[in-house]
Amino acid sequence: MSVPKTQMAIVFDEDKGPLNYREIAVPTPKPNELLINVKYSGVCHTDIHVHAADWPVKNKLPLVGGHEGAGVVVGMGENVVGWKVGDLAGIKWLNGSCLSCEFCYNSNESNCAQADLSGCTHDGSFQQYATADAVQAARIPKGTDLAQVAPILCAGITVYKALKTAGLKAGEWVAISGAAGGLGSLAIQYAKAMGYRVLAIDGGEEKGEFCKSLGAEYFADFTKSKDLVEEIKTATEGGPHGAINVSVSEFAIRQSCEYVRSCGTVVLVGLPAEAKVVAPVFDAVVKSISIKGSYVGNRADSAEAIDFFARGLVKCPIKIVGLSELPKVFELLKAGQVLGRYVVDTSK
Ligand code: 8ID
Ligand code: ZN
Repeated sequence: MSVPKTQMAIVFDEDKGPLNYREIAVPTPKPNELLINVKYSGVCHTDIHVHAADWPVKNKLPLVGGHEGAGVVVGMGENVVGWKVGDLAGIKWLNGSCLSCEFCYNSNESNCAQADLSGCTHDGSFQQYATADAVQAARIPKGTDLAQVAPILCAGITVYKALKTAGLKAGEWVAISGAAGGLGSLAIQYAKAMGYRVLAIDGGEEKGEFCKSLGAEYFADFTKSKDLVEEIKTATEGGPHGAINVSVSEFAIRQSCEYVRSCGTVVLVGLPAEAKVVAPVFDAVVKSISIKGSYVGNRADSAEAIDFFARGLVKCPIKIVGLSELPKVFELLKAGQVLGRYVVDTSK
């Protein structure tokens, strides 16, 4: 396969700086890396946080963002085994980890202190050719629609893992807060496929209709509800057994600690800048609630999440635009105007 020397990418030179669509060199894979011709990349709210430098993580600069890349292997370093040119591969947030610390040993690679992050500490998927550690790159089944699968590589894996973290039984209620967004729209579907009853929370009629069309049994509108906590407790006859927070709202997280059912689990996924979890200690003790963080997923979670997609149990509600239009997508995400996920086509 012939690989060009240069390619188009969206690059920013400094945190919060302009997102420039420009020609850059095609990277050379290290001995452990694949070179992937990225065809499509999802645009995650994390890309907004990275660009805004919202978190205590230092970005590589200049940086090519993006971490939901789906493409074709076109080359690899000399130590790579088990991959061949032509295989379909996915670029995930967790690009690589040390593989020798306590966390990597126990399959918690995302918690590795040396974790290398696509679109943050490692140039990501908003370019036509990207490198990815061959150990962590996702295996995508032959024949898969690469635009459709792209959002699974972060949003899908993350919400699937978060649902596992909630430890629910089939037939129990799960609240998804931020349900109409990229992660939320997939969380509704994974939850249904895993046998749970879904209460979706987001704002506005259009988002409500959208959540119901994806399988939510009840929609609670945070922009209209007079008492959201009471509404949710009533709709679920005592509160949901689990709450998955994928909104970018500190207040929504606080409410989830209040409406969750006794002995239930609040899962933290969304990462609003500088947010704190505030829960009444009396309730947390007497209701015996658990509050857990959940961060992307390991290789097994990734393979399982892709398998749900490949079996047709989960569909990605996507809109496709050219890579050059990425700045517009950033604006829509910041304004909360995205239903589901935008995916960029790197050829345009
Ligand atoms: O591994 C992780 N923990 C992980 C992985 C991937 C993404 C965490 N994230 C984080 C992102 O960094 C971001 O903070 O999850 C968050 C959501 O990402 P997203 O789904 O890509 O964002 P989105 O598409 O903008 O959706 C957010 C939704 O939240 C709703 C919005 O209307 C939107 O639909 N929302 C907001 I903002 N405030 C809300 C509220 N108070 C709310 N929904 C309910 N109640
Ligand atoms: Zn993401």
